[in-house]
Amino acid sequence: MNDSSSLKPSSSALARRVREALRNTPIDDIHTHLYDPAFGELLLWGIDDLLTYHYLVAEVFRYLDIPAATFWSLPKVRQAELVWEHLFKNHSPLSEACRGVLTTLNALGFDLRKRDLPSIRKWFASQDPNKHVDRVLDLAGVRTVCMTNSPFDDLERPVWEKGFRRHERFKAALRIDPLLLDWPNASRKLYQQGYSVSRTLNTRTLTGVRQFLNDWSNRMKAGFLMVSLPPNFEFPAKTECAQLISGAVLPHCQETGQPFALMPGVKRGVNPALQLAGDGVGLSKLDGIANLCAAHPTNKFAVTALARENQHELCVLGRKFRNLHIFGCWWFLNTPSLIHEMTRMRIELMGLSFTPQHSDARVLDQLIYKWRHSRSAIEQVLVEKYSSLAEVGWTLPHSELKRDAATLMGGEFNRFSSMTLKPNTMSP
Ligand code: RAT
Ligand code: ZN
Repeated sequence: MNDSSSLKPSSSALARRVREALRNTPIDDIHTHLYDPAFGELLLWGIDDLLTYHYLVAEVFRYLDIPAATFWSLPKVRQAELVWEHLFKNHSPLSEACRGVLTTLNALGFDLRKRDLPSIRKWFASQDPNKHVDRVLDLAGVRTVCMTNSPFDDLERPVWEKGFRRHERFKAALRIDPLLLDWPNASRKLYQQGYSVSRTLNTRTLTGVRQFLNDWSNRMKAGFLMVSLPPNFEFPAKTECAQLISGAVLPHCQETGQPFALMPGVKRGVNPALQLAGDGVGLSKLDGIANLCAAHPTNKFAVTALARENQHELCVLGRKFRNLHIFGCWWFLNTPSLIHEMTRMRIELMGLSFTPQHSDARVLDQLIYKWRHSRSAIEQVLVEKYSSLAEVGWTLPHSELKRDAATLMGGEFNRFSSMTLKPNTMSP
């Protein structure tokens, strides 16, 4: 009979082992808004970008007594100073986005007791951006980041068209919101790029759209396609969005094996004056996702929903469809208490067959705090769950802790992405 200490490791010893396993597991971050350094200024980094992150801009507007247009007319350094003054100096920086800046600065070695913005600026200004990229990725424990790449972005597109040497730690995902959500404009843009499409979604046009998806997937070496969706997304439907999905996106993804990532629940422009900071959240009807998974068993769908109230239903869907991969605590859900709640629920309902988090970082340095904070919430859940296994005698050797950590930190998404689904294995 085993002695009881090996059956029931003290939770602090277990916590140490879990922390170590998670910290030593390189992360594949499956959704960010970062750019390969070859994109130059599109890759945001440094203190002024950290302070003008749209999550913080939304918060500073709660105190600012100036019109939004006045704020936007200021140079970035001045906007950053206003954020620093109101959110860090006039009030304690307790929100998740504020705390994130401090976690990041602390990890980079700043003495925060000084609260000295000019010297922080000076330090960033003296960094070599290329070396800084590797330093940040390493400090964050991130092996690769997946970008969000849009052929509809006029700053980004020419860089792809010209071609560049890829940084091996930056992967691509083809983002197609304008294609699916604004077909009148998208059709014009595709036509201007030489694709044989018209405003009407007939066979010729859908073939042209598939050609567009094919060309851009190849050019970017995109691992998957992505779209964010409003809460009222429906499928099947007579909408142009649904027709484009069934007539072009799904056949394309089936042919290439790329997953299609759907992110329902965003209400764009709830307060348009706040620009990027002005989007909101709504409860989604997930029937459209269920219908997609059921009707297209050989297509792979990766889904993250923005509303907290959608999370349970989404987990239940995950239990029904193996062609559905659930990922991330997205945007307003990326706070420690909600990561904890969602990760716990997902583990209880799906074991380890999901990806608990992506960073959504828009500023390189944010990788540090987004992953430190998320890792610690995930660690707490794992300790609780492994402890309950230990109570009935199921203990895990280090190799199994490492295996589970790798699964959660990108491994499961990689497995899902490379899986080939055979027809009829799930249909009734
Ligand atoms: O989290 C964010 O930064 C949002 O602004 C969005 O970009 C969202 O993550 C998205 O991908 O649409
Ligand atoms: Zn995003």
